[in-house]
Amino acid sequence: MPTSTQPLVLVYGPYNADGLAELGRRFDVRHLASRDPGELSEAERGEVRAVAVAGHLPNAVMDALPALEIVGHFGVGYDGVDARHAAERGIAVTNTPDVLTEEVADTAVALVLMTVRELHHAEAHARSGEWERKGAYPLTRFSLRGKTVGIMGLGRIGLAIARRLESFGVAIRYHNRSERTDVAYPYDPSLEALAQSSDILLNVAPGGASTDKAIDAGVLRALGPDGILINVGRGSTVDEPALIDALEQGTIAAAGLDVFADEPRIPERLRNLRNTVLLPHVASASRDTRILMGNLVADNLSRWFAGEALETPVPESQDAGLTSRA
Ligand code: A2R
Repeated sequence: MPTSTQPLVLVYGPYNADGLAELGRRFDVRHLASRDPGELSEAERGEVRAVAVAGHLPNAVMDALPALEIVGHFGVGYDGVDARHAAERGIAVTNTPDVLTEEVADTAVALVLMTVRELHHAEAHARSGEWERKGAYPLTRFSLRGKTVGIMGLGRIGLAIARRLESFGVAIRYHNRSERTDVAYPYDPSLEALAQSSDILLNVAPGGASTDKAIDAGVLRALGPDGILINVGRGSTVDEPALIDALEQGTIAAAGLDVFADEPRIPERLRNLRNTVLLPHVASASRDTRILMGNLVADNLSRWFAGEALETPVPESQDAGLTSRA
């Protein structure tokens, strides 16, 4: 039962169960699983001082909460929250960087190996009894040996992936908007140049306007008929219809995807393609990591209401000076 002593936190939409329990230990919580603000009474709307969300928070919902001070986003990629709009209203936004970096990097490497060595098909071959009935699984067309991996978005996660892949003996290159001065990996000044010089193009850049459909038909042509695309960033960064065409026509060889343009919907043409590995956005989805993410959301809210400095305000909030309530 809510008490009047704790700030009211609105949990908007589906939310991790451990994270929800943690918020409930610290705050009054109203969980709007339906995402329908019409379910809130006028009085409740006026009392909400924080929102916790995993995914998209419409500006209209933010605007319908007059006492809203802070949005805690569960996840590092916060393209579902308009942090600039929030800043204009004096609302701080936090995300959950770092605590998921290693988990996402592990999954990314697994996805690379699965896609290159067809391990999903090989597993099905063993499980179905085809090995016994029909013989050995065919040799794979590709191997990691001698390959170059091009990373689009060499930030926290990109670097953790690069460090892991180094131990596999592959060459690493990257493209960011700006060249890093603290790494020795070769920099490509454009995404197309990166695709051109890579065998495997791995996207782990944030979503949002600056990367929207950046991996388009031209980039896929540059990657080439022996090229492989891996995406653990955002589905919005890929022109999905162009990718499906490229996979069907052999413009590129294969793709390993953890993220999609319109999750949880995956186009049937994409699901029917054998040269793809499709994961349901699970890169950070272990219970241990999700608990850390949920705790970080709650810690940020606790700090805010205690007048302390936020642990992980997003850059837009930092730029607006929204780093503590005081
Ligand atoms: O562009 P820079 O120099 O700010 O480098 C960032 C790069 N990046 C981009 N690269 C090319 N074109 C863009 N439009 C663009 N926007 C950003 O992506 C930086 O090196 C990297 C992002 O790194 P972090 O901010 O450290 O994020 P983290 O924790 O690695 O997560 C990346 C993304 C999330 O946003 C989720 O979408 C996904 O991984 O899970």
